[in-house]
Amino acid sequence: MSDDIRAGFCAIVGLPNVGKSTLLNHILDRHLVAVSAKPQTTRDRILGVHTFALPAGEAGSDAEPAQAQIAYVDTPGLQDGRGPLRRYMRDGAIGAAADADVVLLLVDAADRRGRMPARMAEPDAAALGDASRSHPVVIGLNKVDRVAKPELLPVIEAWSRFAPDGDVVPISALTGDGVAALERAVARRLPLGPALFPPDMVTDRSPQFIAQEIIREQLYHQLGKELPYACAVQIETWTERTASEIAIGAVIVVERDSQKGIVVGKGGARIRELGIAARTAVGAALGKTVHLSLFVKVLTEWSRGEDGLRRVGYRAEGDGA
Ligand SMILES: Nc1nc2c(ncn2[C@@H]2O[C@H](COP(=O)(O)OP(=O)(O)OP(=O)(O)O)[C@@H](O)[C@H]2O)c(=O)[nH]1
Ligand SMILES: [Mg+2]
Repeated sequence: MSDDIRAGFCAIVGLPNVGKSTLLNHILDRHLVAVSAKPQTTRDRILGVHTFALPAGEAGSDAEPAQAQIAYVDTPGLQDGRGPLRRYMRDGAIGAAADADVVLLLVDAADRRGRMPARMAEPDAAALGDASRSHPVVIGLNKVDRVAKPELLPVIEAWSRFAPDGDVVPISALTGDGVAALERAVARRLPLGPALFPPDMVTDRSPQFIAQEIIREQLYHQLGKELPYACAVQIETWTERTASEIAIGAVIVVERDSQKGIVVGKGGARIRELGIAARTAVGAALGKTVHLSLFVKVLTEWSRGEDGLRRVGYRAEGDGA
């Protein structure tokens, strides 16, 4: 008997706000990636590895291994890209899909227009349709906690016709309904081979990156409609005082002086609140006591040029600058 398991990469792709990051956090049972009610929360692709036991006889074959390791890649929601930041996000998502063994196309089943396969023919989403057709695919119909069953049936049928060789799995990333079945559907399509990562590894991202993302998530929660998109977060100092206590200094980068005023708030009230919420969330995510100092810096129009993007940490792969 060989030691081979089902192991490979699965890109989680979809339109903005369908629940890709919520799903990854649920699968890993931790707050690894930023989630918010606003679209375009995720900007970078992020690896999250899940190693788990497959139920005996799942595939109806003795040859099926007892274990699977799915290396998920969370990606930015696909949207038409104008401007360098949008382009960076789009390239990241499409690149992750191209490199994956399996594409997990996540669909918001509660979104009447976005939930039908016809949506994939529109220009902003065409790359999603292409990725789904050129790879083994699993379609996750998410947010079924918000959809009545009879309403769901035609959606399932339409996706089954769209991807006759794929599985269509209704799930709720919020409650966890259907997620185990979804993972098994992905695992079945992965190659047989050795594990790609150590079994206890969850991500290749540093604690600094995770902290930065969770601070940025708070900006989406607490700032108005437009402002989060003008913000980036950078970790400037990171001091591990003890094994369970870290002091973090982070900078919120905005594009204009007027935005700085809004983030700081009257008498510093807004940034204080952001600091408290972010400190709690980062502490919970890292399992440590966190002391957080937040500052705001203006980097004029950083999101409008490649140079500004690089300066706040958004670097395309192979860009050593
Ligand atoms: N009711 C319900 N809401 C969900 C579910 N999954 C995600 N959401 C909500 O949908 C919103 C978007 O979730 P995200 O996980 O940030 O979505 P995303 O696809 O990663 O979004 P981008 O990174 O912007 O592309 C959040 O408000 C989530 O709480 C679900 O299963 N049910
Ligand atoms: Mg996301």
